Amino acid sequence: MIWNETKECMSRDEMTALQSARLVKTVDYVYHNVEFYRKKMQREGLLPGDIKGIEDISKLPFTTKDDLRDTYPFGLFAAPKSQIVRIHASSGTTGKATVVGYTRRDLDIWAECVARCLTMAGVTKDDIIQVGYGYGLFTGGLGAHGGAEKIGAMVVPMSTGNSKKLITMMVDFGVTAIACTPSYLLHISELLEKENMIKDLKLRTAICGAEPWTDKMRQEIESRLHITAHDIYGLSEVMGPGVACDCSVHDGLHVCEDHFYPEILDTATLKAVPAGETGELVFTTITKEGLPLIRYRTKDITSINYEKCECGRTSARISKFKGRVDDMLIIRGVNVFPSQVEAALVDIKEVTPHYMMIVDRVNNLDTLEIQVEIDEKYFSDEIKGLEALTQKIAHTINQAIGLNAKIRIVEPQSLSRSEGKAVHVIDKRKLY
Ligand code: DLL
Repeated sequence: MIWNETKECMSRDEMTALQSARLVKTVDYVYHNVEFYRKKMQREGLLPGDIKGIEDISKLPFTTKDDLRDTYPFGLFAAPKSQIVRIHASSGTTGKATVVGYTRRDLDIWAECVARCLTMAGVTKDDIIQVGYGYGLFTGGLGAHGGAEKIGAMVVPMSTGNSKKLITMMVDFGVTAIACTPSYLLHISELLEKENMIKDLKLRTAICGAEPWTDKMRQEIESRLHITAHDIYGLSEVMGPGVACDCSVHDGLHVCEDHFYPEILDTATLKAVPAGETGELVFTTITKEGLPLIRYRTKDITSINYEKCECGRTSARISKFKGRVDDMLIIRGVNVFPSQVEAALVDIKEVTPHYMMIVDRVNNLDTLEIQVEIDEKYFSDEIKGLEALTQKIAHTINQAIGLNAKIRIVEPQSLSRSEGKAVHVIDKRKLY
């Protein structure tokens, strides 16, 4: 069954006409309701009337995560606060979080988009779906939840953190679908194997995302659990999970392009690349009320395909992600920027801002070690209070990035210096 055949199977001309009409409306809306966009457009000598359709999109200015940070918390909201019914947030590049707001209609559209994605994974109202994404400020839990309820499936809102309980309920309730990060699902599958519980499962399908994963990892999940696994993509700024998802053909992720207009741009020139070529994914939201975004630079690298899919859907497909333009890491599902670590270390007088983050995956769980150089002034062969200092750094880092890291204090000048751009990360996982 196709959840919303009218929108997912439109002809390209019909889709372009719909996108054009929605873009024109959105540009008018942001011009009149968001000072940031009005000023930016005025600076470019642009009036809303200059945007007559999708063909004019390249005239519009870009939006970045920094713009959201600079207008923290609600500066880019277009709807009055009285119409915002939900807030979510994700990591900013330093300090402050990126805050996103939804009107009632935004939440309805979000649920609709997630419902389409779950339908691509074969979920129906007869399924029992366990949501193992975090609930709270992260968009994963409540986002997947809303879409599953829209379909009418029975939702088990597990969130993260209690794997034993999750597998017990999975068997006891006869769970048939699960939504969680792919690395967590692999971890769960190991637990199930250890407990000899695979044979008791009713699980059929998984909807995994929030972090990059390879086709090889998908195949491993599928064969260990005897299910099909689907890749769901999204980002909080644009909406949350449900911006795109792959169907049973697994040949790219179908974009909900009647709500999010995708562009693929050359990372150096920021000009559109031809279909099929790799570049940065940029989205313009064309139906959002709370936080509409014009040409939002996702920093995710992919390519786009407009050909009709074997599944029958005509919506554009983006390929599995090939990396990021910036240095954002996703560790245990949490977005982390090295600049957040640096900003936290600056406040600790005993250490220098020379550090190295070593990310690995052990037993399908991400690990993070941070090596920090101690300041010369505090260095002696026998550093007094080393344990207390290690704990202090661990606590400060945890407050800054929301993750526990193993801290290793190293001698002054022992971390390699680079002549060009400093290298602060060694990522041993092979995610792209
Ligand atoms: O991760 C939303 C989400 C929740 C998506 C649950 C899917 C499932 P953020 O925390 O804002 O939002 O992180 C967004 O995560 O720009 C990508 O770099 C990465 N990402 C998300 N999904 C995928 C995926 C949620 N399927 C950032 N493959 C994005 C690769 C992904 N990367």
